[in-house]
Amino acid sequence: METIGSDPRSRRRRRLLAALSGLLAAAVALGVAELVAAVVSPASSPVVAVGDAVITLVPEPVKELAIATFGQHDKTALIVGTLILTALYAMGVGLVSLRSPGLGTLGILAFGLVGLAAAVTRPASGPLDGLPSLAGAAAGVITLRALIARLPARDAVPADGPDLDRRRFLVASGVALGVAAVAGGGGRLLKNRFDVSAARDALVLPRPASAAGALPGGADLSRQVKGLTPLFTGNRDFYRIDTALTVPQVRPADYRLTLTGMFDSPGSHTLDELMGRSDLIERDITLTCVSNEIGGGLAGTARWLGVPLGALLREHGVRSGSDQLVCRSTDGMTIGAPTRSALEVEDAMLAFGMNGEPLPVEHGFPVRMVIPGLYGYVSACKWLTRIQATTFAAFDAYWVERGWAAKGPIKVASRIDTPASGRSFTAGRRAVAGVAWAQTRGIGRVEVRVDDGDWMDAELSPAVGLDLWRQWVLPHDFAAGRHTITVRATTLDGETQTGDLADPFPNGASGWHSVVVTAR
Ligand SMILES: Nc1nc2c(c(=O)[nH]1)N[C@H]1C(S)=C(S)[C@@H](COP(=O)(O)O)O[C@H]1N2
Ligand SMILES: [Mo]
Repeated sequence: METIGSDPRSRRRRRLLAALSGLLAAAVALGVAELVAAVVSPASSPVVAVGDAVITLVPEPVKELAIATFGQHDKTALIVGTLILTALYAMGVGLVSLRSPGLGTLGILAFGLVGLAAAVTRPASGPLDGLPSLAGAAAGVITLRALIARLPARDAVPADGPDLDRRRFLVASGVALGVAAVAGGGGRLLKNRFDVSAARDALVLPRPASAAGALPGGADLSRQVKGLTPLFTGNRDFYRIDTALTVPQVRPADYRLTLTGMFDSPGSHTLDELMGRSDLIERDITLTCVSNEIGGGLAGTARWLGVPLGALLREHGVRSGSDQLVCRSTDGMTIGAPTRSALEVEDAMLAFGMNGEPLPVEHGFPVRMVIPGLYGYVSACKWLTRIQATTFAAFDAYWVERGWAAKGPIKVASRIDTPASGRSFTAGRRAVAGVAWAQTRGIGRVEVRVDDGDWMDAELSPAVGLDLWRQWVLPHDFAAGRHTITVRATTLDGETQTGDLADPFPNGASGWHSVVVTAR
């Protein structure tokens, strides 16, 4: 108990060291938890589990804000935020221990309990998933008690006391730091044994029975127009949206796709069986995210290789009463796709190849679904392991539970890539260019308007298939001054993109993209 009358400087120092003890105890707890998690399963790590729980629990508007603010760094932001909060809490626990070691112990145990609760309530959790949090909490308690017991005395005798005292604490905190680093680092190294990138590299993709249609000459206008999005998006540049803090690692040899529910003959398939089929297709398809803002970058095009989805479903005798396919991934995500689209949309597939490579691990290795014309949240399940034929009435998938629309057909969209908003350039002739998409329907026309002028028809890239976006370009003479450039697209079947503004939530953004630029 701190008493009145003790030297204020020594009191301040004890408080500082107590806060540091809390920090070190938390570091040891997290390090030990990482080490145990590396043995149990990567997602049982309390840091990951709590992060996952936050992703699951935060309201949609907050999540939208996070995606809008941090974009694809939203996960990094979440982890950094979690670590900052943890550090503050740990320092508080250290300070409390100064008054009451028992309360400090409780503080660490409570911290462990949060990790434990998060780890065992994950949708895909295993029986041992609480272990890392328990072991971490135990190590944290031991560390905290040991450090607090070694704090320099309150009113240390100036003669010889302080140095000895200080050394004892210093040695103890050095040991704690060492344990945290070795355990945490060891955990990291051990985790690599779950890594499937070597198995992925070893896979040889089969040839499709039906190859993607040949592209006409000059199909990719980005060769001529600087700043225009390329026709195909490289795997490394492809946008990534998912709730997985640790990317699921599915070993090809262990992979099974199970079809259950309303099928006449349910069953399962290994990866070899899927890749060995004689009806494989290769198709060029643009994928888009419902969270994409007007003019946003959550869209990409790839050449996909896989099993025709309709054929597979028919082989298993999907029943006519099923209107929803609930797709499950290894991390417990559920994505509900309309059975009808899966059966009838040409080119819907279970993809294992992307741009000539096995699916990248972040994009769903080894198998994901792709259905042209639907947003990813209702079609593009990654790390897909189970397809359950059911009805919309019987089951709400993950995003639908959170208020997103159960059906997610893609809205016609167009985007100005160049000039970028806020740019200034020399007055005179300059290309305005971008992309437009309306998967399964195709883009028939793109119009551009400068300020309040008339709509002008842009030149479209050569026709490349209805499931791809289409590039467009319009050279324009810009007078000096500030200008607003606006774009709108029309589908081949005659629907013009609406100018009515809608937010991404709950079924996709609408409205025309415009940029403000300055010609000098
Ligand atoms: N397992 C799983 N699959 C998922 C998601 C997810 O969070 N988990 N997100 C979906 C969403 S919202 C989109 S837009 C696409 C994005 O696919 P990509 O990351 O390969 O671009 O994946 C879909 N499939
Ligand atoms: Mo999405």
